[in-house]
Order: sequence, then structure tokens, then C-alpha cells
Amino acid sequence: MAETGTKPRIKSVPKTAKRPLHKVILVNDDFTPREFVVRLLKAEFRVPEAQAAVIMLTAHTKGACVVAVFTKEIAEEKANRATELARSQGFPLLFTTEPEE
Ligand code: NFA
Repeated sequence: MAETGTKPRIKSVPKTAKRPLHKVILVNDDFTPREFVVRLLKAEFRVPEAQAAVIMLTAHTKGACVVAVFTKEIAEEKANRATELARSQGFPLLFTTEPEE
């Protein structure tokens, strides 16, 4: 067979699909105590006290604040778990998720 001199053009390293990360957002309300929010942020999202206080205060003054960023499934799981934990203690605290631009 004649040599064409053409090299194979198959990529040896397949492209990994890059999926957008999702933000977990803390939503403000008028009822959940500040201390409870801070405690929950520390326990569920493993943020240090000072950072938990800043996140809580930002949500309190601006209406909402990004807590952390994860893959879609982990973000939804964390938001649901934290929201349910607050509900189990009788608070209306809400965590939502949204994709990062
Ligand atoms: N706004 C709540 C209060 O004044 C505190 C709070 C902060 C609740 C952030 C939810 C999210 N007790």
C-alpha cells in the first residue's frame, strides 16, 4: 500500500466534559437567629467562625450571599441538607443553588 505520509489525527487524550459549578446561596429571612445561621454555616459548610459571620451578615444586609461552590449534585445536596436542618429546628432558613456563569 502506498505511503501517504499522513499522520493519524486521533487525539490520544480525550477531552473531559467541563460542567459548570453551582453556587450555594444563603437567603436572608426575618426570623432565623444570627447565631443559628453562623453555627449552621460552620457545621455544614466547614467555614471558620469569622468567615461564617461575614457570610451571615452579607446575607442579612444584602438579601443573599454565596456560601460555597460545588458540582451541581453536591451543591444541591448541601443546600437541601442545610435547609432541612434549619427546618427541623423550626426556622424558615433557606439555601438555594444556581449555576456559575
Ligand atoms: N436576618 C436574620 C435576623 O436578623 C439573620 C439571618 C441572616 C437570617 C442571614 C438568614 C440569613 N435574625
